[in-house]
Amino acid sequence: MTAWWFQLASLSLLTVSTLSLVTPHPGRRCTSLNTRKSWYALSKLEQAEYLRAARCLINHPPITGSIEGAQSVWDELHHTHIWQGNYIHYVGHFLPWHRYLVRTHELLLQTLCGYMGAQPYWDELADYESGPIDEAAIFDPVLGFGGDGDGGDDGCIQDGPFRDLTLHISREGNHASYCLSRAFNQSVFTWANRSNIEECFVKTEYDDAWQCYNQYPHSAGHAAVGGVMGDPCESNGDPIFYLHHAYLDRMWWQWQQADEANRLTAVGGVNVPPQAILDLVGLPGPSASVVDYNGDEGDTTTLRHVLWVHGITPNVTVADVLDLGGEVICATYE
Ligand SMILES: *[C@@H]1O[C@H](CO)[C@@H](O)[C@H](O)[C@H]1NC(C)=O
Ligand SMILES: *[C@@H]1O[C@H](CO)[C@@H](O)[C@H](O)[C@H]1NC(C)=O
Ligand SMILES: *[C@@H]1O[C@H](CO)[C@@H](O)[C@H](O)[C@H]1NC(C)=O
Ligand SMILES: [Cu+2]
Repeated sequence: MTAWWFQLASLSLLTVSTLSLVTPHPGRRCTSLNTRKSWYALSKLEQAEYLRAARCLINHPPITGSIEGAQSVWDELHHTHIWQGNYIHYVGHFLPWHRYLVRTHELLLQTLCGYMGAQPYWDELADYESGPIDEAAIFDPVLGFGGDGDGGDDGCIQDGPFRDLTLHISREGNHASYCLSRAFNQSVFTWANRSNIEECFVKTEYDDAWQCYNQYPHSAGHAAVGGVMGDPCESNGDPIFYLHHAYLDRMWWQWQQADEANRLTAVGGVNVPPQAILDLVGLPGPSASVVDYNGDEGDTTTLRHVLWVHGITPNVTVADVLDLGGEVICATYE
């Protein structure tokens, strides 16, 4: 872990907020927030710059040196989500862990690739309400993430800045080689509808809210894009993943803001996924090596729960990420 922080220290782009991430001070606010906007609120120049930086991460050498088979930082991020796929989903720390992964991705864009902006999000409701998914401008071949797969067995995307992306980490292992696939599905894009979001927003308990957001608002983007995005573990191989999860994170932030006095410390829910749910997606239970060190005393997600991204960024706790404007996440959404 320390190795790459030292490496980074030699880069002039290292920011003060990056350093303070190493030792979070619970309760302290971040002084220079990353203002995360909808992809559609970015200028063409900002969109092009984001896509450049995303490609840079894909081509950037690994930084942890501890993930077998990883050929890039992109593979390292991919590995941490795949490896913990049976642990960070269907649990109370689902929203906090993904909030930290999105932050990690944003930080890497900034520190390794000179990206000066914040992580944008994909406004799926706006796209759902304005037309079919295959007409959404976010999938533009030039100023977007490229379009649908080819409809064949592999379903490789045909255009856009990521058409030559080769993924190396899969559910089967770390020596894979496969393309970025998609299979747009309009019938499941309907899950992104407004009433599904409103239903979650009015939940009063965290344990009900996260499960609600997980079901339709979260599944919509994954299932409607399909291919790599449709796989619960491999989904973050598609660069659109981080805009989808920023969108979900924004919904959770809006829910938190509706009752900040209680919801900036609200967590709960199981901390290991029920095996019956894992069986549905063909996953074994999580390894004892993560479960035994999760920081919780029992089987419920607590503020002390450790969020781990394989040392790409330091371990933090759920308490460290509940306040979006705190030192660790350091963000706000428009
Ligand atoms: C879209 O997804 C639904 C639900 O998974 C599935 O039943 C349907 O066959 C899919 N449609 C297409 C065109 O793939
Ligand atoms: C929203 O999606 C849910 C889940 O598919 C569906 O039951 C509901 O009818 C939809 N609501 C609207 C207003 O389209
Ligand atoms: C980070 O958390 C993981 C998983 O809980 C644990 O295995 C690892 O030892 C922790 N790393 C440090 C530096 O504490
Ligand atoms: Cu995930």
